[in-house]
Amino acid sequence: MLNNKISGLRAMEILDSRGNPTVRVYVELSDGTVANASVPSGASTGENEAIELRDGDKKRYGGKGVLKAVENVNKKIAPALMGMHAHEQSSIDRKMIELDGTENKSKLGANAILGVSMAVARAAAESARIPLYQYLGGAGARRIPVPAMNIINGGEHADNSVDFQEFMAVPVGAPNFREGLRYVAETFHILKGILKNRGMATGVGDEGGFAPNLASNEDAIETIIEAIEKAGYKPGKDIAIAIDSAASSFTTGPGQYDLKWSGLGKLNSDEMISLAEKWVSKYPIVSWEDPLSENDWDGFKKFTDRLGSQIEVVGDDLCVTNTKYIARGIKEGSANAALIKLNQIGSVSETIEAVRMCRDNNWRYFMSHRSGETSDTFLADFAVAMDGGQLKTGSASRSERLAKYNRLLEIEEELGSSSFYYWK
Ligand code: 2PG
Ligand code: MG
Repeated sequence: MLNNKISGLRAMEILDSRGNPTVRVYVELSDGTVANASVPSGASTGENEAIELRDGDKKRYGGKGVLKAVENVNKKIAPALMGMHAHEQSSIDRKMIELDGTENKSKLGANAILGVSMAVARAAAESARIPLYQYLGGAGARRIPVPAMNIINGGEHADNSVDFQEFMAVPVGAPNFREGLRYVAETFHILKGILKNRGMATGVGDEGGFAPNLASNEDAIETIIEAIEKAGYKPGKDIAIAIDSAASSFTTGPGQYDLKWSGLGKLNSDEMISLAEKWVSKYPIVSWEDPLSENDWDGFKKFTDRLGSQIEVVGDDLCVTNTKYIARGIKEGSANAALIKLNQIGSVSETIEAVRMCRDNNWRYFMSHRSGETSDTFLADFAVAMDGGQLKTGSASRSERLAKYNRLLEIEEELGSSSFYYWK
């Protein structure tokens, strides 16, 4: 038996990229290995996500402290896991889920459970002296994901005049990750020049993309296309576009949406779908996430019926990395891909189950960071391990975003000629 028993487990409160508290967990093993992991945090969260436990004490960080979650790791989870082998990932996760006893991890907190789950995985990999992506994905883990770089931020991630949350540049035609990253990073810099010339703000939003006050959502796409061309690339061939509307953040009622910034005003689901159809025929869009709100299952089905053969339709708030909602989406044909975020479900093994369900049902899966991040690079290894093929982790600015892209550069270099990269 491996000498990797959990001999120490503790958590602390640290700050994320927005300056809000989050949980970091340290694990110590019987062979002396020490590893840690830090938990991310979303802003445009889905209603059905696992619960991030916050203290609610208004005197500390406006109620956002995570000392209760920290205490749950130290006093409740640690004694239960002591002596377990670190490679028993699913038993460890199951034990924490049982200890919590709720459906959404609201008792111990998904932030407490996920922190332990990730730190344990990392410690097991380090103890076995194999890279995390190989520990989680096996010897076949060698596909580097296509980066979807979020170069214009709107919605709840920026205080600007753009309703849709994310406009991403996707280097679908690059020969490898390193070149793909270069294509979109260059586009990001050219985009800055274009905005500057127009006298627009070049400050960035939460995920490192620009957050200008554009005339409309459509203007965001057209400006990105201009940047792609000016950078010397062919829109659609070298670099395509992915959108995350995060439509739950501008829904005003069942099947009702308010695109207040775009001048389009109030639209119903059918009008939103017609708008998307128009854009997909006009622009090189390859992927569209949360085009409608998380409760608009009928709208999602119609959207997928009409556009699913042309583009990837991704459920984020709709599916919340939860096999219960992914199964519904598969059964009803509500989308053809799921966004995968570790902290939406709250443990490594449940996230792997969500990926497995997608794979078994011919759904694509799209790995994702959160808008509140840390410098932890777990996600990069996880994406390679899951053979996901695509990952969004922000723009070419803000170190918490670049840390993940840089880790992928490292993995690609380590794998050398055995690595591969493709969009389809
Ligand atoms: C999303 C995410 C990540 P947040 O909606 O896809 O980009 O945002 O973490 O705020 O939910
Ligand atoms: Mg989203």
